[in-house]
Formats: sequence, structure tokens, C-alpha cells
Amino acid sequence: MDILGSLEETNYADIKSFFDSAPILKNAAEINRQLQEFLARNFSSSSNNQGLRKVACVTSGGTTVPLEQQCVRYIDNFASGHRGAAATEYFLKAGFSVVFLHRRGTCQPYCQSLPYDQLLECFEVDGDSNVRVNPTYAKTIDKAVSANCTAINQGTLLKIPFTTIFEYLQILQLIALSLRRFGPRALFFLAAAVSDFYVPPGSMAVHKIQSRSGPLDLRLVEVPKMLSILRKEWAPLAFCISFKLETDTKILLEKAGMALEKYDMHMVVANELSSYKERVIIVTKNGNINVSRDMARPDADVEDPLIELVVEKYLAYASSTS
Ligand code: 9Z3
Repeated sequence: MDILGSLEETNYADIKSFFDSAPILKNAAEINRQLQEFLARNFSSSSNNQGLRKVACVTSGGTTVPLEQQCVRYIDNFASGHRGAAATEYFLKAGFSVVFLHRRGTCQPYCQSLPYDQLLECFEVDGDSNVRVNPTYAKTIDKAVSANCTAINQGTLLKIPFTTIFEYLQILQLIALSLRRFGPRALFFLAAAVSDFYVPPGSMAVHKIQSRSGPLDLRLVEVPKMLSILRKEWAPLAFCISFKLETDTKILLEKAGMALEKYDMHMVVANELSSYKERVIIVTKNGNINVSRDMARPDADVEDPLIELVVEKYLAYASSTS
């Protein structure tokens, strides 16, 4: 299927060349199998979800840009995956089935309140050399394990990992093409920090770049924005929320507004590096909405009110479009 064929935007050639030159996604068949199984389990005619059919793809963490074909070094970014992991929890709570497309090794749903070194700190050894749950974390572990088990047993959470920008965009395409059939009932919450620049595989060093060659000159090419093709071709009716992160407040809202228009997003969540854990601004065609975490509760996160608002807008959209 030539899914790029009817795209009139100027970045058509860039998108095509990005996908044509990307390293082959080795586990594409397995990912597709998992996706089809997940969707059949959640939305088959006999499943309880028939009438509701709420399905979300949450992207999380940052993409890497390899510098060598046999990669030793890569460019990375700061994203921890907290936002995507927390959002996934709230979407599951709101009755969604969630495809969690996340950077390998970043934050996972239900692990936010566990200690950093989870496996080692959550357990301890008693006097008889038996391993037992560390009482300090017992309540937190109990809550996290139960919530995770519920999602796993109900089959409402599918976790798909990525590392590179190539993997991320190819998998996002597979997911979007699979969710397309849900029309306005599919939701994309694109919180992953996507690299803006990459080294095209054709001009990448094959082996480890040698330091004895002196100062390194790298030519990075712009990663084509996939939001327009997601909206126009991959899943045209889906409810799409993208993110805009800036460090300069003066340009944040302007850039978010531009993304809203240019990529025809339903919402753009504008956040600034210094405060993104505390507050965000939701930019929509009907105006902006400030969302902050509940400062009175130290454990409250901004994703709680954010997802509540997103779900409200999504339901209004889905019922008006169905
Ligand atoms: C974000 O702005 C996310 O909110 C954060 C979340 C990356 C700040 P953490 O994972 O951080 O909780 O540590 N994501 C940026 C999404 C992005 O890259 N957007 C592209 C852009 O701005 C468009 S898709 O150009």
C-alpha cells in the first residue's frame, strides 16, 4: 500500500526517504502479531468493551539517534518517561485499553512511587536467609503490583519498547495503521521526546568512529515531522494530542499554536523544561487551558488533571464524530 502517495505536503519526499533509508524493523511481524492479539482480546464481539471501544496509544521517553551503523555512540535526550507512564495509569483507570510505546529502560506504569533501585530495595533478607518484601515499601508495592496485575490479567495494557528514532517512527506507523479502524475512538497521546535531527544511515559510519581521526564533524538532517501523515493518512479520525517542549517561555505558546494548526492536532500540550512536572498549558482551537498539579498534595502529579481533561474532550469528540 502506498500510504504516502496522496500526501500533498512538502515533506512527502523527506518522509519517504526517512522510511526508505531506515534500518529494517526486525521485529515488525511480532509487533503486528501482538497488536492484533491485543485488539482482538479487547475489542472482539464477545468482549465487554464492545460499546465503549476506548483505545489509546501513549508514547513515552526519548528517541536516540545512532551515530554509527554498528552503534557504540548515540545522541539522546533527557526524557525519563514519567509523563507517559503516569498518563498510561490514568487512561487505564478511565477505561481505556492502552498501547504503551516506550523507550526501553524508562519509567513504567505503576512504578512511580517505588524506590529507584526497585528490585534490590523492595526486598530484604530475614534472619533465616529468606527473601521478603521490605516493610518500608510494603503498602506501595502492594498497590503497584495489584494495579499492574489487573492491567496484565485484563489484557488492557500492551507494552512495546523502542530505542532509536527509526524504531520509534516505524512502530508508531504500525500502531496507527492498526488503530485506524477505531476511527474517532482511537486516541494518540504523543509525550515521547522525538529527536529533531538524525544521521541518515547512508551517511553513517559503519564502524565505531575513531578518535584518532581528529575533531568530529557531523551533519545532522532534520527528522521529518510525522504528525501530519499520522493525521492525514495513518489514522485520520483519531483524536491526537501532541506535546511542545521549549526552554524559552516567550516562544512556547506561539510554537504550540503553530503545531496545532500545521499538523491539525486536537490538542497541543505546551510545557516548559523548568516547570513541566508542575504545570502545562493545553492549547486548543477554542482557547488555552492551564493545568497544574495539586500543590497541597506532595504526591499529586499534573497528569491526573491533564488526563481528566483530555478524556473529557476526547469523549465529546468521539460522540460527535461517531
Ligand atoms: C514533552 O514535552 C513531554 O512532556 C516531556 C516529558 C518529554 C517533557 P518526561 O518523559 O518528560 O516525563 O521526563 N514531549 C515532547 C514531545 C515532542 O518531542 N514533540 C515534538 C516537538 O516538540 C513534536 S511530536 O517538535
